[in-house]
Amino acid sequence: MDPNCIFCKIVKGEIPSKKVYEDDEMLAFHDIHPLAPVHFMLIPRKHIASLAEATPEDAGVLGRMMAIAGRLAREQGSTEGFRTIVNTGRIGRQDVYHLHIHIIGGPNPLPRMI
Ligand code: DGP
Repeated sequence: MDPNCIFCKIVKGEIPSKKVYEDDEMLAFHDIHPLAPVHFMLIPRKHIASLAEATPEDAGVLGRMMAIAGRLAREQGSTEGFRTIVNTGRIGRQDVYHLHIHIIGGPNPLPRMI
């Protein structure tokens, strides 16, 4: 845990969030500034600052996050697909330095980003 990290505070319940899912190693909650009808973040409870700081020790939880993303997206209404985005570092336009997967979707096709 990083005492100055906003997502660690969400993990600890010090900052409220609209939760989508949680278990003993991850948490999913709605983005405060949604870009689409479905937009939530999936984060590890462990403070990993970014994908650039992830180590082989983190492979298990990161794999499990990817493996549950589809189920959570469907449950939130993204029945025909979604985008996953992991902004990393300054060049990757990361604002919050606690690794997170944006899951973005909804009923209609999204504008093409890449
Ligand atoms: P990124 O640029 O990938 O680091 O995106 C960080 C996202 O986190 C951004 O879309 C807004 C969201 N966010 C920032 N602060 C909070 C918060 O306190 N609560 C929630 N739910 N989302 C937040």
